[in-house]
Amino acid sequence: MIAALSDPKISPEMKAIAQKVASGQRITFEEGVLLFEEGEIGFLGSLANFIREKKHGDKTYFNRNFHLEPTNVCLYTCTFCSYSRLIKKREEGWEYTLEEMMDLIKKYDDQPVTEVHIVGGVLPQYNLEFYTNLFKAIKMHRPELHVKALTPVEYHYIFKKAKVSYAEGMKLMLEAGLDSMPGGGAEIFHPEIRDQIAGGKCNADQWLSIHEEWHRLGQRSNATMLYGHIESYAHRIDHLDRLRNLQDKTGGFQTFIPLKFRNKNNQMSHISETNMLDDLKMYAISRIYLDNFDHLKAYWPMISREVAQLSLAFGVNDIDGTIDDTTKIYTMAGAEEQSPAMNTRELVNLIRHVGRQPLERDTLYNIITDYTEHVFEEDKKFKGYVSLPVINKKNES
Ligand code: V47
Ligand code: SF4
Repeated sequence: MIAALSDPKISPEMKAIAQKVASGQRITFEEGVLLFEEGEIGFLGSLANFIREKKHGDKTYFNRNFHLEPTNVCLYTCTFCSYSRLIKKREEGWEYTLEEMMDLIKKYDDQPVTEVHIVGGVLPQYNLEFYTNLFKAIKMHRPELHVKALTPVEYHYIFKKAKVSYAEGMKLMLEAGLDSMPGGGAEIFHPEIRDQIAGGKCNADQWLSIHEEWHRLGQRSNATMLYGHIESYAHRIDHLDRLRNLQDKTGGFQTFIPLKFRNKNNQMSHISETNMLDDLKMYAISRIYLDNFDHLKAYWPMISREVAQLSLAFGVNDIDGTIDDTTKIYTMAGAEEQSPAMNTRELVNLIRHVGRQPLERDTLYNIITDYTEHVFEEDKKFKGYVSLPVINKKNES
């Protein structure tokens, strides 16, 4: 039940949207823009939470992963990027060899991680051969480690250089051991904005086509949007709309991850960052608009642990993982955490403290451990505080 439907303060336009959400109907582009322009935060939260609980109840997922970046030197010059070094200043950056990448991967041999997330700058030596060899080497070394790697930004460049089509290229990646594709490189699809902030790298159609080819192979991927800089609300909805259309066609996206623009150490440092309310609105409207996406993820290092907790009442059902950001890609952009890592106990308690159910998942959302009843040894002395049980809403009424 959505309380707003009987609230006399809610306008007829907003009530019509609430009615659609209540009956599982899709909202239009114009309604999406209206939600950004006029949607009050409590109203948006109630709609998004209704959808979240209908899809997942209190289930809240996290995973255990680590991030690796082969290089921070890049041919492109995206204005929001805090981490890349231009080729002419390449001595300031790093360029790992395949052996060095494998040494980094082997450091996690005794840790219960299930996924390695690999992304980095675009450079000629990181070509088709390099990445197919890297994926094969990872699979030889640790076959069960899920390889979530590279975005259409890298794939478009690599395939063009190797003179293979997107379809052939993605098949080669699959054969080499790629398990899934992360959501990066999407930024803002609309050319009015994309050309200003990410000109030169793959455009919206190319980004979407590469995901489409990957989905055609029966494989899954994620999608992101970099919001809160020079884009308008209509640009945000345009982005969500293109994703919703492709998802109707393939069903291959698992998760949408809104990424809040951070303004440290980049060419857009003069632009103010969005505040917490804008961020919660962004999550809520994403949840409402993307009716065909199963999951909505908050990338906690970018928004702080507290906002990640709040986001769980605004449509979010996944807070990424115990990220070990070895090479500091996000801390360089001004993320909330200087060394973004949380252990399992911290993640579980963060979720539990806002009355949700903590579940460790693998990349494809298979449940690895249900922590609902679990009490960590360290928390036994804080009985009734740190290990608050999940509030069972059904028993309350
Ligand atoms: O595409 C770069 C973003 C993305 C900044 O799929 C910035 O599970 C904010 O895609 N402020 C890469 N964001 C990260 C990414 C991702 C992260 C976590 C999980 C998953 C997943 C994917 O990071 C880039 C860009 O949009 N980014 N600079 C910045 N200054
Ligand atoms: Fe290169 Fe990616 Fe940074 Fe753009 S965002 S400059 S493509 S590393």
